[in-house]
Amino acid sequence: MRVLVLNGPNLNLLGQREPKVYGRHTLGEIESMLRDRAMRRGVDIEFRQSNAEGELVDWIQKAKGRFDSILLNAAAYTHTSVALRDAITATGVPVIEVHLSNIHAREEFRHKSLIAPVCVGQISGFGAFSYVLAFEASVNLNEP
Ligand code: CA2
Repeated sequence: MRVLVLNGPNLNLLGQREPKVYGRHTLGEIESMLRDRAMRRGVDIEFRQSNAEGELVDWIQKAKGRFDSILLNAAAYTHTSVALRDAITATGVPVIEVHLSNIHAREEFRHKSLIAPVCVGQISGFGAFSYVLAFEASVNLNEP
């Protein structure tokens, strides 16, 4: 089984600022946490981050036939990107939406996710552990 983890804009700054909202873990630490878990389960994992919407679209498109599921923290693009939504629909690879913070408990503009309707499900509000929960959900999708 192969899992692709995609991270959107500004998530490279994790651990440096806004620890009250996003926690103290860096993206590198989240990656290590998932790699350990994936290794124990015999899952291949690839972890990427981009600030560019088009690059995220390219990666989602190219996932078809290469990955069994995608964990996607689209960050701010969650609330704005029709392009990401269309890419998710086009790729046909199951996508699990991930957020560190509980987007529904924050500013109103974060309550709406344009990608939620085309994702398998959404995990939001558990800090770095949201990624672990999303990873477990992706394993369960493939090996129920
Ligand atoms: O809670 C999440 O995971 C978000 O996807 C994070 C996005 C935000 O726009 C979404 O509404 C919810 C923001 C990521 C920016 O991360 C930063 C990390 C450290 C310092 C500044 C920003």
